[in-house]
Amino acid sequence: MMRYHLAACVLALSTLTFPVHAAQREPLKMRWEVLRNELTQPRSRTKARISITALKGKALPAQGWSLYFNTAYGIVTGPLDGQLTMEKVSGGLYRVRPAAGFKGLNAGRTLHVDYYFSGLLIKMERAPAGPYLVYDAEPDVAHVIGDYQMLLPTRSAQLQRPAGEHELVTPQQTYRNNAGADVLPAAALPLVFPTPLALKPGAGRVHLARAPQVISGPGLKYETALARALFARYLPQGDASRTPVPLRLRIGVVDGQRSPEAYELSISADDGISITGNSAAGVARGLQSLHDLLPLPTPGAAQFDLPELSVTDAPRFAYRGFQLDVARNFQPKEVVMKTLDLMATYKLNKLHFHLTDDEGWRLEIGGLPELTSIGAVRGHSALEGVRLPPAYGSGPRIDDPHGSGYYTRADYIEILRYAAARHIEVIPEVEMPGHARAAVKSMEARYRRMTAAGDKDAAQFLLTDFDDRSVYRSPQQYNDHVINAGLESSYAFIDHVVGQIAAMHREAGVPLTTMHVGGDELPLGAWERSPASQALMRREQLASIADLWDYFHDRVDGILRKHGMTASGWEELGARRTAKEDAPLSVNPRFAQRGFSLYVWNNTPGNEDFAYRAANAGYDIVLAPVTNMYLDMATNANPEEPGVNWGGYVELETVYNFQPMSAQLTEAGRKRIRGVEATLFSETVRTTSQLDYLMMPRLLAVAERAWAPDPDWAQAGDALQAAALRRAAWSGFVNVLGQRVLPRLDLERGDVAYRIAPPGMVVEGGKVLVNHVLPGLTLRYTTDGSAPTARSKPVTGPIAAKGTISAAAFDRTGRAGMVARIINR
Ligand code: TNX
Repeated sequence: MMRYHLAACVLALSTLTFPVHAAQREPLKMRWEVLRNELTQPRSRTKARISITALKGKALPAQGWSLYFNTAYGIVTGPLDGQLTMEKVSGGLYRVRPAAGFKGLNAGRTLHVDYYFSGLLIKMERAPAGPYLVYDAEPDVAHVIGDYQMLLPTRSAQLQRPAGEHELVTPQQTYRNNAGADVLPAAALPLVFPTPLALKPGAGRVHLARAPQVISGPGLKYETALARALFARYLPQGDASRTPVPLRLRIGVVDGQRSPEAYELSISADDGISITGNSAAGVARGLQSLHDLLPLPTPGAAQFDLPELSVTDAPRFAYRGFQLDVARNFQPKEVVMKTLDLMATYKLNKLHFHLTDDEGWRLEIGGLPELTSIGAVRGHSALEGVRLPPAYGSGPRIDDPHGSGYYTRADYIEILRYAAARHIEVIPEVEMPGHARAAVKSMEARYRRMTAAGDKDAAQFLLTDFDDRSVYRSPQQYNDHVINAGLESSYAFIDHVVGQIAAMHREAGVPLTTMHVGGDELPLGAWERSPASQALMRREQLASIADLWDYFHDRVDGILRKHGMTASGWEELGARRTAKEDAPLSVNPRFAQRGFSLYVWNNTPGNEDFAYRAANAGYDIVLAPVTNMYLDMATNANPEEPGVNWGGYVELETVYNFQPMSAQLTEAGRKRIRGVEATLFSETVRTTSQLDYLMMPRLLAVAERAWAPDPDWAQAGDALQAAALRRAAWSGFVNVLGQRVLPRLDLERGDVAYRIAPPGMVVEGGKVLVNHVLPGLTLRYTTDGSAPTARSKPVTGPIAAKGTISAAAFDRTGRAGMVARIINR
């Protein structure tokens, strides 16, 4: 299992360790490192090295073996030095094989396998993952290489980067960035997070000597329970002889606010606490604001004061989403529920559930068992079509909990109900026509099984035209992952799946009104040389593949409508297909005004304003721009920071700075912006703590942007004034996170392994100054080069000690963040 050592230092030699988990004696141990980044012209490249050591009694023979591993993309295949060959197996699965002339490797000896990547290797996502060895003589037996470490680059040859690009972030730079916020005293912190529409502080305080008495109107069963649970946690003791303060919950009318999530919260010494919501959802959001006002939990607390105040609040955007990808790496039901808990706490309301992709189909579908018996299982197999190949380091074993796994109907219904209780809508996504390899391969297996049994309906749900000679390659390096638009059986499949999912939602009591049908990244060339597609094009008089694309989405839309839904999809759904790679997107007029919701991720150069052009043309828009809202992007270019970087780097501040609206929007266009969504594709997310790390605390900046009103700093005309307003707002945000929001999360749950950034450090006047992006976290340091622990000295001011000063921040559970080091001479 891959585990990043998050406490690694930028400057120290660090390793990423894979604990041994193989049952049988392992043949090899393996190390990996970058040898050098080469800034050659016209194209740069990286030389990397796999070192394998044959373990005792396990000499590696001259012939008859393959060393398999996953790597994201960019490996140069072909002959290697030392009579070896690098081969691509499928997608991101590669293998090294001995060529003629390889002499074998004696036990105890080490073999270096040097190979190239096109482009520079910046992020460790491109290091081999999930390695295993297979002998030709036993092609179905995989030998896991559990003793595997990737060495983080530390030498300058390994870290070559073009000037101004992918620069390493130093402790000094971090210090300067952190200084962009003021450290606020507790009394100056924002009271409610995310920033509410209006908050009027009162003069007095309300004393609670016991939990309040919850008095609820009808339709608030969940909210009543939530209110009680809240106080049971924060006020476990109390004086039963005192009259409880009333906490009135009701559905009513919030003056001037139309959002069903709008609420009024009032705390007064005379009338107690009351929350009125425009709906139950509003009451639930109001309770989260009340939650913010409680002091941090103390065991056995018997009393506290609440400030008098009144809040009138409503979200800026009706759509405040988070996309969770459970296809690339699966997450168990409990993790989905934990995610829903976090979303509810911070007033997010849409879970975009990425359930299917090339590397996995994660939902049981009645009548199509192959989708999960094949499409939800990854592992090594000598035979094609038995299961999906290992991906993203899931390794050869079919019991890898992130490679294999799916939600049963009952699981899914449970998730839907859990979300609905928290007023979160689940929008399931079924990827089509691209990103569909799991479905495509499952339906091929079904076809073969039924054909062998002589079933005349074998092709009923087939997605593949076996005579397709199209030449294409997806970003994930597949050329066999596309649903064929020319086959009637493709539409039968989609109809069946949509019907089944709709039925589960009905059973859960939350009818589906929209489904996300993917649509992203259909590679150029797909469908082109498929006889089935060509026949359909002749029949329907479609002139081009672009027209076939429209035809496909027209049919899909028809299916969704039949099931009472409208279509949601990535922006490609509303973009005209062109025959040129990377051509700027142009709005497809065909589906405008049809109720399509476009999730716009592509704001890469040339497409910065596509979302606004599409909105002006009449598409509904969810803004999910890769440069600000993709939480699978690494925080920065330092090698120890997990994540990918194809869309740049996304700091907490990058999310915070996102300004969703544009002057380019017409009045009608503005109304089409439904809201914003953060996306977490899970290629690099193998464990729950890796998920937490990428998601949090950046999700809190998403929540702020999605709920809070358009900030004053974004509107100020004067640059100086805007900067001052921005500094005040950012200071409030980072201080409330560091002093209230994250400590509360630690003390309440303690199971969210959010990213604790390394401190910033500088030497000034012979002393070391230390700061942190989130004021309020405890900073500790050592002077002997060791990593600080929860028992190390706290930083209380400038540090006079000389030598190597190592500092780290700690959360309330005593967990350390990344270490920063500086030398004080
Ligand atoms: C692009 S952006 C994708 C996903 C990948 C992601 C990785 C989009 C809609 N598609 O398939 O997982 O990049 O960041």
